[in-house]
Amino acid sequence: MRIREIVTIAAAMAVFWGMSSAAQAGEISGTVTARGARNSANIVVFVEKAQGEFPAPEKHARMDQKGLKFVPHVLPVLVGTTVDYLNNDNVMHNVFTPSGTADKFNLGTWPMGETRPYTFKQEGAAVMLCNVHPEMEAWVVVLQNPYFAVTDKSGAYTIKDLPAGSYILKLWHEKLNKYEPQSVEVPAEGTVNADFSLKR
Ligand SMILES: [Cu+2]
Repeated sequence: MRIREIVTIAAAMAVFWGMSSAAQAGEISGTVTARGARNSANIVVFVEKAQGEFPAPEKHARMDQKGLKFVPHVLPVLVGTTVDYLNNDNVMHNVFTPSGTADKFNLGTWPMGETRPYTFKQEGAAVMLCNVHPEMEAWVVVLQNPYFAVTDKSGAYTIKDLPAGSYILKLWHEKLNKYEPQSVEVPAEGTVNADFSLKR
């Protein structure tokens, strides 16, 4: 083998090694402690401005109208995602939003068993309301990348399948907004911890 061939093979191997290591993924998990809310649930933990292209998912997300509530109460989605609104109740429900990032849509009013979709084209949080039941309220949080999670009642969350690298982690909550964003180094394998405290 000539020197040039060896160099070429070595370079190809370096590229391959680089690609395979980039394909490895770790995860971030932790707990958000919320002060000033009933519990620490429904906090979106998300990566700010991840690099790369994130095509809109083919799979639709879903927000039900069930028991005179929107379920889930907080639904984070990647920008471009279509959300299907399914009425599970034996009454008419409406879905509308005054939020500009969601075109201030009003999908109309429909009966049990029917679904109407809306595709979220802009980043930002949009409040979901029903003009039949003023107490119904929920949020769709539209994000730039698919690296996000929602906390459970204890405040616990896990963001899975992150390519190794540095990220800024942020929070979204419907009422509370004081916290310190965190920079996190995600390993090629395993979990890194990031805990937050959040208040009004
Ligand atoms: Cu309703």
